[in-house]
Amino acid sequence: MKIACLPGDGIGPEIMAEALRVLAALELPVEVVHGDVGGAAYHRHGHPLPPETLALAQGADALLFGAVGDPTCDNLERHLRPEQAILGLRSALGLFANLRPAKMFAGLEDLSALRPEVAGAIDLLIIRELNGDVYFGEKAIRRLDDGRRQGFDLMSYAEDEVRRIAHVGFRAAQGRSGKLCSVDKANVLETSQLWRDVVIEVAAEYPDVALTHMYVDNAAMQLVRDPGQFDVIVTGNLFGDILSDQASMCVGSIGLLASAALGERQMAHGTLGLFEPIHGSAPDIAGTGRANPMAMILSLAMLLRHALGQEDAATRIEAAVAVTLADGIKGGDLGGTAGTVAIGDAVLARL
Ligand code: GGG
Repeated sequence: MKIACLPGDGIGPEIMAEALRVLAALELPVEVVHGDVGGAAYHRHGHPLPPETLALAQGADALLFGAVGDPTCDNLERHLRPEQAILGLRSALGLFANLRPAKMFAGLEDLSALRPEVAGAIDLLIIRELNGDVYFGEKAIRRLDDGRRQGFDLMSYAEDEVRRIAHVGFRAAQGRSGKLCSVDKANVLETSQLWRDVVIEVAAEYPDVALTHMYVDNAAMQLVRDPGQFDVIVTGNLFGDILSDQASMCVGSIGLLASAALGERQMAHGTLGLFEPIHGSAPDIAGTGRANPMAMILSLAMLLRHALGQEDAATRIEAAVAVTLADGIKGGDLGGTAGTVAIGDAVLARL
């Protein structure tokens, strides 16, 4: 099996190095190939997703992705910005289903942004649609007749796009507690009305799943008030991005949340997917050795489970991370003092 490793920008290379040390320790029969993405690729090749990187990704069985985002690229035209690399990969590879689990690790309850009596209950899976919404609609800043500038991003979903992510949500709910909450803003947005209608249609095929609907503003509030009421959440690209960042602080830090972006090929054959921490490139701490590599290491675990079918190896990694945290070894994001390499060493020692 071939894993394409795309570290990207900022803390990406530092946290990727720790994930690769964990992968090497597992001694699995995998080949790792390396490519440039994001600002690093722009500076080297003139494009955030150069053709050679796309070809490398297309030829791999799974992609391990670090993070993109580089302040030196802030003034570039949008299509040259680092973030276009991850959007381009998701779109070109048809990776439409983003699984973002958020679970409280034992011993971190006091570090949650939630009240202690509800913090321990958080164990949910946010399924974020990745190929549609305002991310991919027509967008521009244009000049109105009276000379004012107006920015717009078209929010749109076609019914087949909603249907396929709804199926992912229902199937995930079947594999967990049988509860699915679909999050939208159907009281205001037509996109969301269609979303809700289609999710209800798909629900007829899953009589064993209890479906509820929630407006995104209420969902954000309920996630803080009573996270234990959620198990699987299915939602659109923008709402899923925001809610999963919020969920990360419910479990203590965005440095802990991994994700899997899957497409039809993965769903059908168990191959190809992109695995990345939900956080970005954190340029403010890049190069200081302070980044928490746990989300990256946990993304490797998701890769091993979802793309390579290596359930045992995935479980070993997740257990090693859990024990590292339970032993009090924490990065600065969790109020600890351990640096990137020290956390990598600690996880390796507990594999
Ligand atoms: N590892 C995640 C990452 O690099 N995120 C940067 C980013 O801009 N992502 C776009 C998005 O997921 O909304």
